[in-house]
Parts: sequence; C-alpha cells; structure tokens
Amino acid sequence: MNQNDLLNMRYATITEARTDMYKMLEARPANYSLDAPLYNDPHMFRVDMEEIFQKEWLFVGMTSEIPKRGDYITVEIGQNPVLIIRDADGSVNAFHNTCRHRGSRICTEHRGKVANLVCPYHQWTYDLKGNLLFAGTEMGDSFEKQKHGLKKAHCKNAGGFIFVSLAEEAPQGDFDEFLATLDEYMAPYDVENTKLAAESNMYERANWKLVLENNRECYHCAGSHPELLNTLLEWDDTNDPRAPQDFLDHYAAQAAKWDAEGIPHEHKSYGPGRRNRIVRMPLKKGVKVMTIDGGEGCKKLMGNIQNPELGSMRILHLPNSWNHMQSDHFIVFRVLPISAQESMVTTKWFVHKDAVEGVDYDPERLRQVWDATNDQDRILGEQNQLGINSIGYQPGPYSETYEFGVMNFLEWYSETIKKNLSK
Ligand code: 3BY
Ligand code: FES
Ligand code: FE
Repeated sequence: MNQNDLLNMRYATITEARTDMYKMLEARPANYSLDAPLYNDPHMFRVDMEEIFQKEWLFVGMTSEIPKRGDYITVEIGQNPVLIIRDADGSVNAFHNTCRHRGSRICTEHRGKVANLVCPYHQWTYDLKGNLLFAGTEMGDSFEKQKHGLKKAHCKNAGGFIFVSLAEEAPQGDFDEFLATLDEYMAPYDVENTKLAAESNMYERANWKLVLENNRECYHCAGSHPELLNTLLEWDDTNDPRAPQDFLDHYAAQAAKWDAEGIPHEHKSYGPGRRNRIVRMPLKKGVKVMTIDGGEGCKKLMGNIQNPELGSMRILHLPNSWNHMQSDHFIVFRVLPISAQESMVTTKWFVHKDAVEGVDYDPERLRQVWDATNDQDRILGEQNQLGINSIGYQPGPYSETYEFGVMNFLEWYSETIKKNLSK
C-alpha cells in the first residue's frame, strides 16, 4: 500500500466499504459528481474490481491483432493476468494467464506467437485450447493431467472486437444484441484484413472512472484539445440537443451519401446509461479523418470503403472502451484500472493489411492528434484526481447539456454496482 492509498483509506474492512458504497450510490444526486471515496478509497477500488472488472464484459483487443494460430495478446485486469489466443480452428479464446502448477504467469509479453504455451518456471506445456500436454515425468503416475488445464475466461468477438468476462457466469442482458449491431456496423471495415499500425500505453495517475468521465464530455475540448478540434465536431451524437442547424444540414448531406453506399450510421444504444452505443458522426466539413490537418491518414481505404469522408463511427462500450472508426484507419481505446488512483490507457491505430508503412501511411502522422489529445486528457484526469483527494472537495454539479454523457456513464456504473451488491 503506498502513501497515497493510505491517506485516502476510510474503511477497515471490505464489508464496510461495500455497505457504504451502496448507500452513497443510492443517495447520490444523478447530476453531481461522486463522493470522494468512490474515486480514491482503496477498499472501494477493490469493490469496483470485484463487481465491475471481474464480472462485466471488457474490451481487450481486436481479432486482427492475432490473425494466425498461436498468436496471442495479454492484458492485466487489475491483478488478473489474462491471455487471449487464436486456436488452430480459428476461434479466439481467453484463459487466466496463470499456470496450474504453482501459478506462475505463463506469457510474459504484451503479444507474441507460440506453438504451445510453455510455462517459464518448470515448463509445464499447454496446447492452444488450454489442455495440459506435458508436465514432465516428475509429477508421478497418479497425476491427472486432464484436471490441470488452464482456466478459461468467457470470450466473445464481433465486428473484430474481442471482449472477455472473468465472471463465473457471463453477464447476459442485451450484450448479444450489441454484438450483432457491431457485426453489421463493422462489416465495411473487413477487420480480419486490417493490421495494427501503432500502439500507445499511457499510464495515468487517476481513478478509472475519472478517465471515463473525461472521455464522456467535450465541455473541456475547447480549453484543451486544439489538435482534435481541427477535425472533431463536439456534438455527442446526431440527436444532441445543442447541435445547430448547420450541423444537422451537414449531417443530412453526409448521411445521404453513406446511405447510398450502404454505410451504417444510425445511432443505436443498449443498456442502462446507453452502456453500449454506436453512432457515425460527421467530422468537420471537408475533413477526411482525424489527422492534424484533416487530410488522409492512409492512402488505402479500409475494407470495401470508397468514400474518404465517412466521419467517425463512435463505438462506446462501458466500462472500458471508446473508439473512432474512420475511412482510412480506425482507433480503439481501452482503459484498465491498476489501483484506486492509477489506470492504463491503451490506444491502437489500425490500417488496411496491405497498406505499406512509409509509402501508404506514416505512423507518426497517424497517431499525432490522439497522442496529443491523450496526453492533454491525462493531465486533466490527474489534476481532477489531485483536487478530489483534498478535504476541500465536495461533489459538484454536471452541466446537463454538456455533460449528459458523464451522467449516463454514472447511471450505468451506479445501477450495475447496486445490482451486483444486492445479489
Ligand atoms: O472524441 C472522443 O472520444 C471524446 C468524445 C468527446 C470528447 N472526447 C474527446
Ligand atoms: Fe508453471 Fe511450475 S509454475 S510449471
Ligand atoms: Fe478530452
């Protein structure tokens, strides 16, 4: 436990924290920021891990990151190392990345390729389905290999997005409807024929909810994001009550072209707080993609796309992802909590598989705007956290016109925690 955790610790036990968390969420006014312990108390962070991150469906990566048998990526969901690997039959599976001998982490890299999974400690060897193949002769005759396969996590993919759930029973709800929509809306991108062009892993000293809250509003954009605002229109979706007539006209003109080309764009949302949401939003007039000048990011358009002006299809998946899918590249964002006041924000840029680096695209140009934007958001999140840690912090009001996305997020968070805590 570091000094910061100690200074913000209010509860002696996890049980007290669970009880108080329920009370705080029950009593909270919907249009106010949360009480400080929900952003900085280590026991409450543990409740977030148990009730959200170890239960809910989480976005982990894209199927095109692991195109061939034995390709894998790893993620750390709090203290839980997880491995996502492509099997010989083409399926994508998730396992707890912990050996059934004495528990060592098996894959130690962010990504890689293996024939079998070999634990680095005593070389127990598992196949791509997680079956234990080999444990040497040292385990004796009575050792039952079939009882020591890797533990599976739930894993689903749609439209190239991979989700895992560490729950014993995967959450149901309307997740499958969202996945069907993802399949439909991502079809033009032909994700299996894309490749990773750039990746950033940004460490942020802020609670994961502050990272999400920051992403859910553009009230801060004018003050902080000059590069992003070269191309982004700040309206949240096509029904945004603030959107002026010239935006609606611009949208109507673009949407007519998208309809003629069979590019899905209509706003769809699922779950409390519009937890899963897809909408294609126009970018500024004359802009192709979110580059520094709005010009192309990659000479090859994605999949079967013909029109370079597809705006950005925004995909939201609470608790941990937002995304911008454009005509010549797409960008996915993933948030994973580390501790009460630390998070990891991973950003990945994808282009057409046949695009050639240095010829069709320059990774530096591709990532310039969002590298700058992420860093600006990191500073905002860290300053927000520092102020919340003060004894002078008191929850403050959200603007219902500019921060309704934050209110939606907290509605989903609050409903989910309360539902899980009352089970
Ligand atoms: O563009 C995004 O992903 C979000 C939405 C609005 C502000 N923020 C930068
Ligand atoms: Fe994995 Fe011993 S801990 S082989
Ligand atoms: Fe921002």
